[in-house]
Amino acid sequence: MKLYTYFRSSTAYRVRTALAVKGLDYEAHPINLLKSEQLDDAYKKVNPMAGVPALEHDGKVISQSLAIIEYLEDVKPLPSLLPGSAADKAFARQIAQAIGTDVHPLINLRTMKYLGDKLGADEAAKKDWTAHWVMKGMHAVEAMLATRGGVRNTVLGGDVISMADLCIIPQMYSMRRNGLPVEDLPICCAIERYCITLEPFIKASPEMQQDALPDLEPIHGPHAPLLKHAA
Ligand SMILES: N[C@@H](CCC(=O)N[C@@H](CS)C(=O)NCC(=O)O)C(=O)O
Repeated sequence: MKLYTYFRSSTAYRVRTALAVKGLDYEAHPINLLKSEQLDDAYKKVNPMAGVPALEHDGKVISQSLAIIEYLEDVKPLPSLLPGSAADKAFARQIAQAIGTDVHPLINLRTMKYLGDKLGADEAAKKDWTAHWVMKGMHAVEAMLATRGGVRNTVLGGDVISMADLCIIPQMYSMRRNGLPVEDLPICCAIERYCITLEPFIKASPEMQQDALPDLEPIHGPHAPLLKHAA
């Protein structure tokens, strides 16, 4: 398997975690988003949407992080990332899609570039835009999580890792990196606090990637400082 990835990409972080949970080896092929390598013609042949991640396996390319995770689930069903009852699976997909399809596209690099380059938004306006859509989305995610119980280790509870946790952890990473408030997301914080101690999440963390910047300030890596706002 070959994974086109970028260390800080939250969507690639989801897929790296899925591969690690399932114990699947892969060759990482970094695409530097800061150098706009996703826009190279050669890469657009791999993924015409010009984003990471993309997974090559058995002569086929799959893009869209959530589709890749479902593909890995079919290729190697255990340990399952969509465990439990029909309602549990639907809930895991619901949380994953709320983050992956409602929140992430609004703050994606290409969206932010368009806001700045074409619509003339300055840095303050872009910050405001990001905070607005992320907080609106994540407060909704927190409210959905609360319908199934209070503070806990994972979305489905206990030590059961699902596709939803794979989306929450990178989202929390991105919020912390962007200085967005996480204090009033107690369930998300508890899930983050638990998951980032687990081997697959450590292995998949931005800090552990071969393309990570050497002076990267640790947020989720094994040497990450105690998460200040997580208690
Ligand atoms: N919906 C896609 C989004 C993929 C995507 O756009 N990823 C971001 C990185 S998190 C990217 O490559 N952005 C490049 C750009 O916007 O130019 C997925 O879930 O895989």
